[in-house]
Amino acid sequence: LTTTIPTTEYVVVTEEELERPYRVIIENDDVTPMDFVVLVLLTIFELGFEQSVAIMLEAHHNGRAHVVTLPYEEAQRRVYEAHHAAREAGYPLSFYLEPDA
Ligand code: NFA
Repeated sequence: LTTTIPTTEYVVVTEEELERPYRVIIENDDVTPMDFVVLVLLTIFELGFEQSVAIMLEAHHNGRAHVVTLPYEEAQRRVYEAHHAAREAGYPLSFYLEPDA
């Protein structure tokens, strides 16, 4: 009989790492309607209308644009919500994170 010692695994994540800011980046595509992109920026990323339009247009013209900078978990949550909304609507709209500086 093998005795299994119950163990608890701990992943140590420093507060500094958790709070480290991440840049949310929006990528252009040829399919997602401009008004849907603006709607996502307004409702999920809680940007103002003019800023949402400006970011949508910047991605449309340059291929990508910086949306917002947030701590990791919050940034990940917003991207998950945005991808969920886009897939549900049948659009390929895509965001990704990159660590800030
Ligand atoms: N390029 C898309 C269009 O012409 C709009 C878009 C902008 C999509 C920014 C994704 C990101 N309908």
